[in-house]
Amino acid sequence: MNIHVEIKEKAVELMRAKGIKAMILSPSSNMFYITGFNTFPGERLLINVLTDSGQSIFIAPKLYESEVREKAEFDELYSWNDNQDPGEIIKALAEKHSLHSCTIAIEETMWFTVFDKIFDTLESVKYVHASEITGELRQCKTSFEADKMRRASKIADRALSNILNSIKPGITEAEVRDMLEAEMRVLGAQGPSFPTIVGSGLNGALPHHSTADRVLKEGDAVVIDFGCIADNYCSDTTRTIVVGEASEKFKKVYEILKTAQQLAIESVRPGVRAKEVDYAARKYITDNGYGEYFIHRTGHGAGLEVHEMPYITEDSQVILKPRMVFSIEPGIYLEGEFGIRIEDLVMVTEDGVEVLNSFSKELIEL
Ligand SMILES: [Mn+2]
Repeated sequence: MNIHVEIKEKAVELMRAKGIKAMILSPSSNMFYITGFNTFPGERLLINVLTDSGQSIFIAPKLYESEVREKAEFDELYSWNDNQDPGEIIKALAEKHSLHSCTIAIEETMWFTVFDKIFDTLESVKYVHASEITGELRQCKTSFEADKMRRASKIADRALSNILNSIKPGITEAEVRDMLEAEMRVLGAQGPSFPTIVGSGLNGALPHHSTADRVLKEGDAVVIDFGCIADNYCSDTTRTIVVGEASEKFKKVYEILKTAQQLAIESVRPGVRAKEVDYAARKYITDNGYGEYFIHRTGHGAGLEVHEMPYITEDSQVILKPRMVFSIEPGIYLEGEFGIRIEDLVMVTEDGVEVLNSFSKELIEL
C-alpha cells in the first residue's frame, strides 16, 4: 500500500478517537505526510480536507491542479481560478460533509489569509492544532521513514569526514559551512536541513551562533552543527573539533560532555520517560561541576522537520516508544572561552537504541 494512504488511515483512526470531524492542512510537512504532496505555502488557498469518514479532498488553485493529481493521494479535487472565490467551494463542502458545529484540526503554519476564509465559512466550529493528530503519528517512524532517517544521517557523517582535512587555521567559519553544505549535496542531499552552524573559538559558546566571517585560529575549538534533507527527511548532528592542539581544560570538559552524551544514549529504550534521558546527561554534567553551563534541553525529535516531537526536556513525561527518532545533544558553554556540543540522532528500537550517526566522538585535533 502507498505509504501516505497507510498514514492517512492511521490519522483517520486517531481523529475518530479524539472526536475530530475533519483536519484541514495547508502546504506543510503535515500535508506531505498525509497526502504525498507539498509546495510552498502562499496566499492562494490550497488545502486538503480529511474527514473522519476517510475522505481526502483537495481545494487547489488551477495552476497546481496537475501537480496535485500527479503526486497526491486523494478522493476529490476542486480547482479554482484567480477570478473565483474558493470560499464558495468550502461552503459547498461544508454542507456536503457536515463541517458545521464540530471540532476541526487546523495546520498550525497555515497563513491567516487562508484560515480567515475557512473561519468565515464554517459555523460553530472548535479549532484544534493539527499536531494533535500529525505530531503524535510523526514521532514514531514507519520502517520506510526509518531507512530515510538512516540515509540522511549517513550523508551528513560522510560529508564531514570528506571535508575534515580542509578545516584549518586561516579559513573562515562561512567557508567551512559552504564546503560542508556542498559536500552533502554531492553525496545526494537536497540541501541542508537548517542553516549550518560553525562556531569557532569564543563563538562556540553561543549555542545558535550565526556562522560568519571569523577566521579560524590555531587552537580554536570549532562547534559544527549541521544536517541535510535527503528524500524529504532531515538529519542533525554536531561535532566539536579542535584546529591545532586542545588545551588541558578543553580536554577535561570534552571528556565530561562525551561521557554525559553516551550515558543519555544508553538510557534510551521503550518505556523510559523522555525526562530520564535528559536527566542522564544533565546529572553527569552537574556532578562534574558544569551543570550551570548546560543551558538547553537534551534533544528534539527529527523527521520531515528538523525539530518536531518528541522533545527531550527536563520535565517531559513522554514515554519513549519504538521508532521514535530524536537528537541527544548536551552542550557545555563557557562564555569567553569555548563551547562544546556533541549530537547524534538516535532511534528507539524494540529493546534499546540505535544511533543513526557513526562519525567518531573521540577528540579530534587537526
Ligand atoms: Mn539538533
